[in-house]
Amino acid sequence: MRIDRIELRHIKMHLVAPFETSFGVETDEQHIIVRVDADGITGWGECVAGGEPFYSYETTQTAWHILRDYLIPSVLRQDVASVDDAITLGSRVRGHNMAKAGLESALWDWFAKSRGVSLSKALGGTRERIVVGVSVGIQSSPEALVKRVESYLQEGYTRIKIKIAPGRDLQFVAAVRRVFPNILLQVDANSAYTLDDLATLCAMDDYNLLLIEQPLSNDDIFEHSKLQREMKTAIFLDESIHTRADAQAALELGSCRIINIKPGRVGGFTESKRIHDLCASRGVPVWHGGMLESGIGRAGNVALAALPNFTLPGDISASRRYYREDIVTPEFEVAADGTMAVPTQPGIGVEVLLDRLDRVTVRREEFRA
Ligand code: OSB
Ligand code: MG
Repeated sequence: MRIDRIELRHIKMHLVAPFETSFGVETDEQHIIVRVDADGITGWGECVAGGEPFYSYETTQTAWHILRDYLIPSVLRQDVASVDDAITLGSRVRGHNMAKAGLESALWDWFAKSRGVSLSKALGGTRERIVVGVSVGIQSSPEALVKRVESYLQEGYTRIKIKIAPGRDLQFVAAVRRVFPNILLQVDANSAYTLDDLATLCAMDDYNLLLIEQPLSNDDIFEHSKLQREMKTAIFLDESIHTRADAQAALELGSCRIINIKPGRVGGFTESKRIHDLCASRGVPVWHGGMLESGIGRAGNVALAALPNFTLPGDISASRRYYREDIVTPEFEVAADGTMAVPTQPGIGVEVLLDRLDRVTVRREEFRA
């Protein structure tokens, strides 16, 4: 394929409710939508780098720079026969996985459409529906959290993840557990603790949690191995895993028992599949994370989460859990049994609504061969 045109759009979408984590409060989500046109086919992708460098060092601005000045020029005048070719062409760029994944996901959509198969089929997905969960931000009080959790359970979600931070942890978890003794419950600390907090972290063992996500420093693998030896609850790494090699190190050191895959964090679907396969070969489940994506990125997440070793309900929720209106149709919905349909149409399998995309676009640039 010879790419005729690539378009970047910096988008800003207003969340239906502020999302608070240990690293801050988000009210608007800023991402980059990547559009690739070649041979009359359009591929769509989403770069999940956010407005601020608090979850990752990447931001919408750094990703724009890396895409515009390095990744797009690397593929634009080349004969790109596969997604792997594009990855090789951009591989001189160190890191910047979210920027890479933004372009890579648009190319995956393009190649799946060119073959007339769904993105999920192209990636190796085997499920028609996936079981999904919801990630609940830090609330003003344990009572407010219980109310939020109750309303998500009523919508059909069968697994709840609650965000925690020092001082807003055990009481909140205990309150939810008291009211809902049997739900699948997990917590996400987003790197807010240290080994000095061992007593608090080990007290989590009393609440029958599925797992505790990224308790210690982002990028750390070694200290998590020490913590996992002290805790009964399974540790689950998010911020620390950027590559298949990180996943292998974490598993061999015993730093976690489950791995969170976010295509953006690991540089795209190709690396996600490699981590999926590594974990499958070791009998370790993987779990699909989320970055509050629009329907474009969400479609990719749903497609990937249909692979066989995603055995636990991930952070893939309905469009309306995030946004009043999505930029794709049909929007993503959760059924009463807590499942979501995997699109079967070619590529991402949903249609991008250009008028809505225009309304959320704050900056646009086009690149031609
Ligand atoms: O740590 O998993 C996280 C959102 C933004 C950045 C980091 C995280 C999250 C979430 C939301 O937990 C997951 C979702 O998209 O529903
Ligand atoms: Mg997380």
